[in-house]
Amino acid sequence: MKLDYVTIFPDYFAPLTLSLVGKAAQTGLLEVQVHDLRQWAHDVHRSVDDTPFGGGAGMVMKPEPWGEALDAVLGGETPACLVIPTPSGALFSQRQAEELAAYDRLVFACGRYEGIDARVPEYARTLTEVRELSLGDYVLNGGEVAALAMTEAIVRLLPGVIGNPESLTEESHSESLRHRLEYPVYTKPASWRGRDVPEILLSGHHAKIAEWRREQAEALTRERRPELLARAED
Ligand code: JDE
Repeated sequence: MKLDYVTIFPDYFAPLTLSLVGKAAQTGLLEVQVHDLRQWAHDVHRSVDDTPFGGGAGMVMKPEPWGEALDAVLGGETPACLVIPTPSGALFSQRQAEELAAYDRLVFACGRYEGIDARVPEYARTLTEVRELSLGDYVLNGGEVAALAMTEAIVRLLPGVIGNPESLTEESHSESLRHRLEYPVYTKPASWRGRDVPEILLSGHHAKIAEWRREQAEALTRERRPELLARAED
């Protein structure tokens, strides 16, 4: 998979050289390219922002540098998906991660200030598929951290990135535990600071353990994310 990031803060993407994503890039499973948006800003100050039409606080990213950036980066024949992290996007979810993991090429457009001129995603849709996606109901200073989080969620689903693919199938939000949070997990020692691992997990009764885990997942979900149970039928 080829991953491109367009940003005014290329240094934000240093973590892509670490851990599983970094290893996948080293082994050639991933090709990562980070682009400084300012290379497509041609005035003396290399400005990428301007005041909003209609008034209001803050600045808006100008369309011209983004237009040139997208022409340059999306050029090529591999079908890509352009991802624009934004608090006004649709919610990014495990389902979104699974869908995006199927692409050979993803381009992340990381906005700053109050956002990107609305004509940019409109224009981008004439070039490629575009997904405006939000990590959740909060505002970040820029799309970079959101792009990193989405990248990690997507890349760990690629064959060969995770050592044990079975660990992918049993976690929160995966198909087998769909709409449930993950059950609590324990490791050795069986007793730690006066706290014992639930006896059932030491019993070797696989069916009973599976049942206990389902119950735990259900109780935890009811307590923390009741809205997930409401849509458990679909
Ligand atoms: C992504 N969840 C949150 C922020 C923004 C006021 C201030 C800032 C592309 O347009 C953007 C992008 C971002 C950065 O991303 C996030 C985010 N997932 O905050 C703004 C809008 N209004 C605009």
